[in-house]
Amino acid sequence: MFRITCEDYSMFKMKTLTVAAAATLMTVVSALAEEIKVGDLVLENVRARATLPGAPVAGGYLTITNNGSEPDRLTGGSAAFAGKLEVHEMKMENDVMKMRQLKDGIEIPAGGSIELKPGGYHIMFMKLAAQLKEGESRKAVLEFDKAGSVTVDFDVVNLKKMMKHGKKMKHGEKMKDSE
Ligand SMILES: [Cu+2]
Repeated sequence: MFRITCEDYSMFKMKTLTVAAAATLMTVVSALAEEIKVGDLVLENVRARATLPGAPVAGGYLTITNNGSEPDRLTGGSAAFAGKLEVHEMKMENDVMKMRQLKDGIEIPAGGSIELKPGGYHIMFMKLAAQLKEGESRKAVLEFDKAGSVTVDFDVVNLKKMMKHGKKMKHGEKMKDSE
């Protein structure tokens, strides 16, 4: 029978944390745009997925770091180019990728960081009024419990190209233009 002792578990947890820390570091290095500071929060790598003409929804992604001593919460927001903005989660359930709205939003722990990214937490722009074209920038308002309303520019990107861009960054090229 498989059993995990307390000691094993804390070891496992430590390893997991190290991996998570490394992943966070990577994200910071590959940030595409400048960071936005609002209260104790830092928003980075704010981007939206380019859509095909007539597509009803688009995903929005960013990294949120909370430098404060209390947790904050991303609860939703609004955008002129979309009829609705929701906070969503994508998750594997019985081998099927499922998406659901997080009605209570996403907590950003004190001193912690969360990443909204394809396949995980994301912002869902719904009832799109117009196509999101690569290279454009679209304004949206994000609502936080503590930090309040923040207007943010979402860079519209082709996600496949972005992944390639990310790989390049790992080799240390063009690191300066992320500042
Ligand atoms: Cu969604």
